Amino acid sequence: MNPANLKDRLEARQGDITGLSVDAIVNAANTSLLGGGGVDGAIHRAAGPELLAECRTLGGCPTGEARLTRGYRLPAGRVIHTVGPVYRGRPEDSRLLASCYACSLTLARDHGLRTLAFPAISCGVYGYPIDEACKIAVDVCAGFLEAHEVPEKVIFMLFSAAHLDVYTRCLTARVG
Ligand code: AR6
Repeated sequence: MNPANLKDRLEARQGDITGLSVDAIVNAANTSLLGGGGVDGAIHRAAGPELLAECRTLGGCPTGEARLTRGYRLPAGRVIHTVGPVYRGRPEDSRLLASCYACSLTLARDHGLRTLAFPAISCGVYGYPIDEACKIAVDVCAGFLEAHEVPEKVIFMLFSAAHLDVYTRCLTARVG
């Protein structure tokens, strides 16, 4: 893989992840996988009740892992549900958050999903500081894309201008 194109394969944008026409969007879920608030609530509302029905068959998901479903009424073909850590400032928080990104990217690669969008996992009600979380997200995604051809493209979809600003600075520092 030509490292020169890494810059084109990682992008930060501001907006609602449920509107993206990508191969898969990532959901910041909880261990039940049965829905919640924040981005999880928005994804379930937009996808429709069939998404919850499929999630019920999965039997939950441990923190740091990821599970794949269809996208139903979403423009995205699939949803990758991952469970971020509740931030408590412990060393395992960063390991678990990195694992969310790595497991999601691995699922995407294994299923040939070429375009993938992440929200800022754990940075809402789970309380992860955005600067620390952003560095983990960018490091894991950049490293994965350097090592693999699929996914071809990762979009970080940030809800606020402040979060977009953090990601833009971090991406510039990592990939130029
Ligand atoms: N598109 C993109 N980002 C969004 C959207 C959206 N439509 N809506 C919110 N965000 P959170 P967490 C941002 O709280 O911290 C749920 O109840 C939001 O501004 O959704 O991982 C689950 O069921 C924030 O930056 O997820 C779990 O119980 C980021 O998405 C718990 O919340 C993540 O915020 C998971 O907490």
